Amino acid sequence: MSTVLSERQPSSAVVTQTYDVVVAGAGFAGLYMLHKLRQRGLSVRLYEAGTGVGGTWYWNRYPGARVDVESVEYSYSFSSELEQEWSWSERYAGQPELLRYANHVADRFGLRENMQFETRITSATYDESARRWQIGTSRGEKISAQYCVLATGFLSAANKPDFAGIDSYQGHQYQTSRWPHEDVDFTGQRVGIIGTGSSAVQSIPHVAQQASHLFVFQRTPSFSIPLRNAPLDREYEKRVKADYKEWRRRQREDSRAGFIAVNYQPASPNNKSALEVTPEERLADYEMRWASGGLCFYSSYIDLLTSIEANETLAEFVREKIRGRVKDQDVAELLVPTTYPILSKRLCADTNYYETYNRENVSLVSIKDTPIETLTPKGLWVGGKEYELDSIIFATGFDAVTGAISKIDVRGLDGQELNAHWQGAPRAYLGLMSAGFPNLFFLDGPCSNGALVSPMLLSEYQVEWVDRCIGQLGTEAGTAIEAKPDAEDEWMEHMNTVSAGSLLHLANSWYMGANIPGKPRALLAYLGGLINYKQQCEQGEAGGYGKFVVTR
Ligand code: N01
Repeated sequence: MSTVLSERQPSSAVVTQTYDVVVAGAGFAGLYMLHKLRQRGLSVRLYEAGTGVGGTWYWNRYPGARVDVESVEYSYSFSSELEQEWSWSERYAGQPELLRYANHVADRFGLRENMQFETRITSATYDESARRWQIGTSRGEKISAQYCVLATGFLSAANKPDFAGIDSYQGHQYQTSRWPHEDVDFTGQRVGIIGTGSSAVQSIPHVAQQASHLFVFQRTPSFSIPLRNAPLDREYEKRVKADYKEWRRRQREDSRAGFIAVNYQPASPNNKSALEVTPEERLADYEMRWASGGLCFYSSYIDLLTSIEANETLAEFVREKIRGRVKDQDVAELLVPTTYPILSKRLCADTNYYETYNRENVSLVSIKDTPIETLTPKGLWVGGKEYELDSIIFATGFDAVTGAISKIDVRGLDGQELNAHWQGAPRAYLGLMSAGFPNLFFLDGPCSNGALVSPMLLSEYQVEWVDRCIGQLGTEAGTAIEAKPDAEDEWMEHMNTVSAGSLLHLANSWYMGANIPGKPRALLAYLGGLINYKQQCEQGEAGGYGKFVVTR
């Protein structure tokens, strides 16, 4: 599937272009938003910084990149034809296949004619007299749109720490979330990787197979469980496809995080406490989930994220498994997380991650107590020692949830800056709209549960909500909708209420904004669950959008 090349794009234009809706981002949320609005016959333009569609799967091309929600669940549900005609090759699709899927969707629904690539939206200013957004792009274009939808992704703004001496390093530098489009061959190289989150956990086993030596620089170990990827069982695929409607219903209505498959069967969440069952029963549940693979621990006991005692039962189970996978017990102890509850950081799911430390060409370097001092022309200094490296891979994560939005200079009513409105913590009613910023919608943004549920499922729901909203309001000049400040306040209070007592607060994770120096510590996601979230969204729509100010 080809990407649209820059030659096909207009050079920087000077005239103001006018649309009903501008969408930012050609990831799964942006593509579906564009599709829905086109179906309404609106004039829509989608802007994307990359040269092609796919969002996460466009940028994160590092070796081993793969989704950890089952492919049959991590796919669009809005078109049963698409569901039936597309066939995944693996239980968990790899990045190239996910990118092919995104391109297939763009072509199948004829979306490319309304897209412009290699163009980043840099500013959006609300013109109160016209009740329209004046939008600026990295190409110097000026665009006027009645509505603006930011589908910029919650894990898209790369975080590359400003290590001392970073510019002096003369070897090759790579970042997992900005991986080159060409193949990278580490054969015969001494490679260093900084970070041990999901991206590193996936790439380390692959890089280790090529490098002459791989040094892993770890600040905090992750909890990782086996993915158990395999070619997609065709009988399983047939079963799911024969009953896709019901499968999707259960994803939406009978799951905590939007995925339901356990051992190739749909399963309801376990609503028991981990402490009310016998140790034998608990162990059997954990062993069953361990054998199933993937993220099904999220549907295990109901109090794993609210009771430290319950949490410890699972944490200790996984710690023992880690010890069993790593031969050198000194290395194993370094890999065993002890400083935060399991699931309070995003669980990693791996293929041979821990076993990779049994290879002779792999060394784990703990930088917990001795941070990286400086990069040098030849490598980096840590713990009083220089590691000479041909390549360094930064697997250092993202300025998550708010990062991509905060890079756009957004100004709403009275010239108020969105970044100022979000100072301290982001505020958005239902995670969809902020008070003072009419006709501006966020998809998978802060204050919704994008970061905590299957993003595909939430995106589809939010896209449909925004589409209904724009459809009901129409595009008559002067029409505007804005979250009431009271509704936003109530939502923030509700967010606090449902997250009180959550163990998520105990980790320095990207959920909390705590992975970025200087970023205010605040829970960025809604913890009330998908079903509750949807009920709240329906209430928001009720009474002619009673929680909003609608101006005509
Ligand atoms: O990023 P991360 P990621 N010095 O933030 C370390 C999704 N995802 O890209 O923990 C030294 O998890 C940092 O250390 P610490 C998934 O939701 C999904 O790996 O802050 N180290 C950490 O080890 C995931 O949660 C998939 O102490 C520094 C690492 O870098 C999210 O994306 C695959 C440092 C960053 O880990 C993010 O994952 C990949 C510094 N100055 C990603 N700064 C799947 O679908 C940071 N680190 C499977």
